[in-house]
Amino acid sequence: MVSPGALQNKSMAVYTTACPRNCYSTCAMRVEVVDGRLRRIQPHPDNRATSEGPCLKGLSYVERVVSPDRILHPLKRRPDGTFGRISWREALDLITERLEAYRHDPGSQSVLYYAASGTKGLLNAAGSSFWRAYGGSTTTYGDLCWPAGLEATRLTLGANLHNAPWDLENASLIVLWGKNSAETNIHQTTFVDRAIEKGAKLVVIDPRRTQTAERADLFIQPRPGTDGALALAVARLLIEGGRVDREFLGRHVLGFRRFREVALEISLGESAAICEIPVSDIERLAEALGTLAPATICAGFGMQRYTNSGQTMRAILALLVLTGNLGKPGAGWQFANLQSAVFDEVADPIAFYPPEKPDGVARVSISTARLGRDMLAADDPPLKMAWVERGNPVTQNPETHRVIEAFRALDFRVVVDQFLTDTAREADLVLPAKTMFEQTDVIGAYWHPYLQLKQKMLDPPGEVKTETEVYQLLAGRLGFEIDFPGTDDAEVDAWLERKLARFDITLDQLREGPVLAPGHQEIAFADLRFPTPSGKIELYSEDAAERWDADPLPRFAESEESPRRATSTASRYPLYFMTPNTKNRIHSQFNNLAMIRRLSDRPLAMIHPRDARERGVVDGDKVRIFNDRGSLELEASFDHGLRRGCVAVTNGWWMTDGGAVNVCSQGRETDMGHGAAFHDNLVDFEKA
Ligand SMILES: Nc1nc2c(c(=O)[nH]1)N[C@H]1C(S)=C(S)[C@@H](COP(=O)(O)OP(=O)(O)OC[C@H]3O[C@@H](n4cnc5c(=O)[nH]c(N)nc54)[C@H](O)[C@@H]3O)O[C@H]1N2
Ligand SMILES: Nc1nc2c(c(=O)[nH]1)N[C@H]1C(S)=C(S)[C@@H](COP(=O)(O)OP(=O)(O)OC[C@H]3O[C@@H](n4cnc5c(=O)[nH]c(N)nc54)[C@H](O)[C@@H]3O)O[C@H]1N2
Ligand SMILES: [Mo]
Repeated sequence: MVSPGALQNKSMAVYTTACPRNCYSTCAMRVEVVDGRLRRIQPHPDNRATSEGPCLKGLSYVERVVSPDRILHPLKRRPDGTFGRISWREALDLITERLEAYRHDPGSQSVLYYAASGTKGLLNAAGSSFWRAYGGSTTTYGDLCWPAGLEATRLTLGANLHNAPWDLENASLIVLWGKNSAETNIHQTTFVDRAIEKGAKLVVIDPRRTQTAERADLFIQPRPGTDGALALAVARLLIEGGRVDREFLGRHVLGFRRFREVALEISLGESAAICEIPVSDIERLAEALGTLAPATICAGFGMQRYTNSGQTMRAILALLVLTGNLGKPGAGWQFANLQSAVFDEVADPIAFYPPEKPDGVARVSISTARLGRDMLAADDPPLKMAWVERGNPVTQNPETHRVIEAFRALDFRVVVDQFLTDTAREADLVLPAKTMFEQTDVIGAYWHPYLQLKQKMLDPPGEVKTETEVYQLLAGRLGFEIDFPGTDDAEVDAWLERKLARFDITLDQLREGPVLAPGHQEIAFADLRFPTPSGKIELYSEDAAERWDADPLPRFAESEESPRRATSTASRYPLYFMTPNTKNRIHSQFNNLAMIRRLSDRPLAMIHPRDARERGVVDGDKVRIFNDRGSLELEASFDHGLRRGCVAVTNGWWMTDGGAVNVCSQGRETDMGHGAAFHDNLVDFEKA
């Protein structure tokens, strides 16, 4: 605690708030502000999922808000490529002039509005509202993160819901399948530990021996992109061994008999050969799923970024369906829990589809996964301008070089960000963005079921303006109105109160702490009603065939860029390039802070010592990772826990750090959901 003496003549206040980063945990926290400065960040006990308190990233906000690298006023690119300060009036004049000109010729849709996942909140919708009122811009469809899994889940269960995070401690078997909770959802490990203390067994399935794998009873390291074949072989063993829940299948499941035929098509030996794992791994996984109940599978997001991922996710989910592990405590499929997404269009994965009839006037023609290529291909009208907010597409979207080429082909680029990211460096005009402490907003989560308030407790520094204010000012100049509050805090509060009113929730409640989402189900699907076309769980899905031209059954097929496919790329580049997330960053955020850099100051190429030896590389050597699309030069670090044939570099490093992994990836979509299949990405490396 702060000693009273230290506070003499100082103002101190404690606020409840929540971290709005794109992260499962979405932690509740209590923040002390002393004399207008963030002083201390502590846990908030009322969020049962995150009561242990925020991670290091959460604590590093004390640095982030006052970082000397923060952009505090509008910046304009000079002819020599450097940036110079300009006034808001100049910046807004310039934008207004451009927007008026483009609206007239070649039309409003020559402006691309690109927004990504930098921060959550209801007020983010101000952007879409502004661009609609402008006359309609071009926007993107699909998403970088999770659509293949969302869609696989929707096709099978009808909705993306799961049991409350704390219910995991009731499981007797937990399978962390392609999920690295120890780094990406650290609060989940508390519940995993409690389950283990009560006797649960833990299985981890990942080509990399992650921190999460360290505590597993069974650890399986399949070849990337082959989990579908593994799941089907496990299904076969469960079916042949009579270890399926016949009553559950009879009552609640559509297509078991047809699914059974698909599972019986693949032999144990074939599956082991496809996944490059011992047969005994498959047997042990089937034994665990066949004998331990209740069982929960927590499926990660990394695994659903291959071209075959929708089908992979359906095959894995089928294992819970066969064993009747749904709708009960300790059981179920934890992929995304959208119970708190009561305001959010994300609640419905359909929102990711390119609408047949675009919403009002927006033209949704650009796939997020193929951003660079699709931008370059747009010709009716061609793109003239881009507005980027909450995103860093240069490092985070596939095919960095194409993305840069597409941005450079435009006449005018505006980027709104807190820092001069690789994307901001491509802009003509950079507008400073607020942080989570500088505007109040309501946020949901995709793992726990709480609605939370992210509270304003600091005035924006320098000349920083909130996005809503910038849009208000521009709308005023362009002569239209948008229904969003501008600068005034009371207006923001009133706007949020109105939104919350329909759920009988008040801002005052949220100021105290997290509130369970209206209609929250602690145990998802407890009534065993599934909002699919048939009302049952669908192992056989007509919808999959109609919407995605996919097999209605989740048969396994090699992913597009597999070394086992006889394509030219595959034969030239034998190694899988894995680009996972890492503990102390959220994608491209946080790594510019001294607190975080102390723990990792340079990108490393994790390689298997035997792959290294074949290439004459020793630990610490500089290596060049490359394919036809690009290359990176990094320091090699031996990793005995990595599968042979894989190279891993965490994603989110900036180009200025030399580690932007998407220089090697290809912009292509997943088999369903319009996700980005980054991980279909073969490379090789050599000593640099
Ligand atoms: N600290 C931190 N937390 C985060 C984030 C972050 O950047 N940093 N990002 C947040 C976001 S936006 C997301 S989407 C989530 C992602 O959370 P996770 O899904 O847990 O994270 P990833 O690192 O994308 O992938 C998890 C694991 O999948 C493995 N994997 C890759 N391919 C395959 C495969 O074919 N089969 C199997 N079985 N495993 C495979 C990778 O080796 C990796 O260890 O994390 C969220 N939480
Ligand atoms: N190769 C490879 N690429 C990947 C992944 C991978 O596993 N491998 N993971 C993918 C995944 S899962 C995701 S979710 C995406 C993430 O992709 P993005 O959403 O583009 O990534 P972030 O790095 O989180 O960057 C968002 C930017 O938002 C800014 N920002 C934060 N708050 C605000 C705000 O309030 N206002 C404004 N205007 N800006 C703000 C941050 O400073 C940051 O520069 O990356 C994807 N890219
Ligand atoms: Mo993500």
